[in-house]
Amino acid sequence: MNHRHLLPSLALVAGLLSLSACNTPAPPDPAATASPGTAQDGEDADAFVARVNAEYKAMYPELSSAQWLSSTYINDDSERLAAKAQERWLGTLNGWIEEAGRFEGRPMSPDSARALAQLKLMTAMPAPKDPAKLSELTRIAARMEGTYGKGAYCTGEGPARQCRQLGQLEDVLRASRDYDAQLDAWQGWHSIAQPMRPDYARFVELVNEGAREMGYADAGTMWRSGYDMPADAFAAETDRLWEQVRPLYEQLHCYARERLQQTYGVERGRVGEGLLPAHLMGNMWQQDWGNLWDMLEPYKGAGNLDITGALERQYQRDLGAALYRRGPGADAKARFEAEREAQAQVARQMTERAQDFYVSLGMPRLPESYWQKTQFIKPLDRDVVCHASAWDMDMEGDVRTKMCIKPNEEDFTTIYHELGHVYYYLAYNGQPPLFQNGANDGFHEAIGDTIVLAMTPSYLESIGLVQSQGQSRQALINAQMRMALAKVAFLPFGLMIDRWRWGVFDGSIAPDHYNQAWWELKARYQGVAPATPRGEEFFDPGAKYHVPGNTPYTRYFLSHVLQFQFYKSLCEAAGHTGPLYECTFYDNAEAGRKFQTMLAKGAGQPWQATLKELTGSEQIDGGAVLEYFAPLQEWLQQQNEGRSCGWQTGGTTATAPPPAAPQPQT
Ligand code: X8Z
Ligand code: ZN
Repeated sequence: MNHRHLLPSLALVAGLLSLSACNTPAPPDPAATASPGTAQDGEDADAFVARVNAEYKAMYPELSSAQWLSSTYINDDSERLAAKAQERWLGTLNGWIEEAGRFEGRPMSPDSARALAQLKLMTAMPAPKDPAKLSELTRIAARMEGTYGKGAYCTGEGPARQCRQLGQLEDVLRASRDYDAQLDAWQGWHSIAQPMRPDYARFVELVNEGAREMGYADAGTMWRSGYDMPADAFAAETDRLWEQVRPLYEQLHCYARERLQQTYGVERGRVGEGLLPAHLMGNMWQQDWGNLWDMLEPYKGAGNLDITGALERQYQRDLGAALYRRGPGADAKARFEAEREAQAQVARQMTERAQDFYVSLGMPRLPESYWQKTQFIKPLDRDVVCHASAWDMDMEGDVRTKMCIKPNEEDFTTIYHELGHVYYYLAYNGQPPLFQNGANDGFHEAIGDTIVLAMTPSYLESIGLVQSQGQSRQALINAQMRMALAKVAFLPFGLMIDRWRWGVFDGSIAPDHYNQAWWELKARYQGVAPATPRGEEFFDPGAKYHVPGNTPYTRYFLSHVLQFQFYKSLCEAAGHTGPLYECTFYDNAEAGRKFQTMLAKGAGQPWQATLKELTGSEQIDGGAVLEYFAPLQEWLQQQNEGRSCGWQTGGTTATAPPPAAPQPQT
């Protein structure tokens, strides 16, 4: 579990907590050998926390192994074992939470008080105490995740029958510009989620029951309680941040819509009153528009940031070498094997490249076991959950990532993202298990992405991935656009998923309105709509991994703001002067030291304190996002001048603000 952050159910554990590896000076406490959850007579709060830490660490590897197996070998047996392990874990956790009540108001160290408060936040899947319901919950969770991982869209009959999984359907959205082919791929993937609907509705009932037993109003309130501030204040913070960055998103939306209409025609390039058609955005969930570069590149050929092209060429070189080793006259089978070999090789090369950035900051090389146990590419002989994740298996250095890497830019940056999790695990493995977690979950998501921001054109050039960019204004706008298509396009998506789940958990979105509410939120925040009606016979939220995987999503919204703050601070540490967007801190020891210091703190103190140590501020703030994108925002405003921007969603209008001068933030 580690992943406490990623893993679906894993996330279970995860919610907030993590435990990771290493160290933990296990107290030579005899209690550590008692069976988990057994109350010890005369134990004070500090001793209780020490025991929970030890028991947690002791039981954790079994849970992570079961999860790892069920994600990398999907079948009925691994699903059963994962559900069972989860059941044991959540049962134990409930026991600890109940016992912790004994210590309320009793003397204890500040660390113990924090650890006890964290206990209730250790899972994103609060479980009912009733053993039958607990078991039902873990079975549903494992089944939903398996359904997602196995998901395939099949067409045709008999020998013409063809089934495509998510990766192949995503390839269509990435590369095809055929309206109908994209619509088919998009609809096809969304069909896999239809059977999850009853499971999800029951899941909601069960986690709500668990959350109420722990004293929360519902599971969404529990999720919002993990931020060292009252749940309501946290929700208000996310509104505040969104209002800061919304004008920038709306400008990008307006620009993208214009270009889509140029490509597909006025009618097909939008839906209704100015909404973007969901299937045309180059991404299954419209969360990252980077694949529309061909359509959205501001100045054709200014600068050359064709990372995907460079990676494909690397693959071709690897393939050439693999074929050469097989000698002339390789048959179809040999050719196939050579292709697999080259796919695995380029995936490892991409990962080594990412590791190199971290090592340049003074962080350790990944352990040998990482390279041996990681899943780099999609296996052919079984179903797996391809959604990328990073794992701390034992809190002692057995770290892994699980991806189905392809040689393209998106996967390349995702590797940097995942290694951010891995380096966080390794850095906080020295903390007690209950503090082995991100300062908050947004921090965990922001580490690797901070590095991605430092992958400037000059860095990419220095590692030989792209050619010299030149210094023109046009190249700058192109580089900013490339980053905005990943980072700015994401912002409303990062918010809307949990707006939906918060509503589902608090009952304001009833099961018979799941899909309608989903698309209302998509329209309101993202300005996106499906091209064809999506009634309640569909369950479109289930087509996004984190819903069946039950991974809270507001973390990614926070991360997309925080990472710019982290980046700015590390740039300052590296002595950067000049515009923020020009900074890379590759190879800078001082930036590395500062980063590592933050990582090592884990969740041992409120995140506000950790943020202050790094950035000087206790607030998450969108100012750095706006500062970074100031040139692009100005450019977008010029482009959009005279256009009517914004969109209408069933009565409410989202409009771009009047063209105010861009506001670089200090
Ligand atoms: O799920 C992820 C990571 C694993 S934590 C691959 N991300 C979100 C997503 O894919 O939806 C990273 C960005 C947003
Ligand atoms: Zn992540």
